[in-house]
Amino acid sequence: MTGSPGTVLLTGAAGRIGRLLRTGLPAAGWSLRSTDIADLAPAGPQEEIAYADLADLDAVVDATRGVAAVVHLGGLSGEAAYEDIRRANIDGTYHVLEAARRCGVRRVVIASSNHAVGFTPRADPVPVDTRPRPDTFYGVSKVAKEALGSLYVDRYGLDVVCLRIGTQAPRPTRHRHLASWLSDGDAIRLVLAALDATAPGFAVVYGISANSRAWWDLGPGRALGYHPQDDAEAYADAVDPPEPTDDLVGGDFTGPEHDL
Ligand code: 15L
Repeated sequence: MTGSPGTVLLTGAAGRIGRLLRTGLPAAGWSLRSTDIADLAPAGPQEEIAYADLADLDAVVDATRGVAAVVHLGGLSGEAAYEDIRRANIDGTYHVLEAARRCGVRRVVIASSNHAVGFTPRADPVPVDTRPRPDTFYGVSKVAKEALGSLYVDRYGLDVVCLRIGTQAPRPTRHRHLASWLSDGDAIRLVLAALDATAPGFAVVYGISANSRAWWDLGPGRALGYHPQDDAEAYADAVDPPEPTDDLVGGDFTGPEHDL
């Protein structure tokens, strides 16, 4: 447990989930130090803005001083050139964890992704300890982020919760989303659970809503205190038809458009 709510360093605060948390975390009592390389003004209630490039370890250490926990969403959110992915996602996560260690911050919540296991065939359900099967360099970076988290737990005693997020969107639009959707409200509930869980050590949980057609095991998330309230099934009549890539967890990230 991180104790009574204090200040959370939020990286990637300008992104979709970042914007949700900029209201959701203060509403739950947390203060925020929000960072990004994109514009974040104006600051909201209980929020301080501190621009920091995740590629700059010293800047990340400065931004981390005095916080109670880190929620690390920053980096690239889709496939890109290998060097760009490495710099933004792998080096950036190393800097966040190393800054947490140097500043004595015990709790780090990391945005991983279903694409860490994207080439896994659909199953009911895919467990969290299935072998890494990244579908892209982006997926490889998510595997690396989880591995870095595991290292900092075992070597330095941090608590690191990795969220393998599915499809975070206001509503499902594609057939795959009936399994992969994470609603706005559940995204906030998921991060709050990861911040509040008592002594999780190293944990990986799937970040999806309580979807009737889920392919991923929500058990470890529920055990951590994540109790999703939404279900993509409510939109089942309104989504696009199934696609051939729906047979694999990563959907169209597994397709040939990502071949080199
Ligand atoms: C992700 O990790 C991406 O950031 C997002 O753009 C979606 O592609 C999502 O996964 C998904 O699998 O739907």
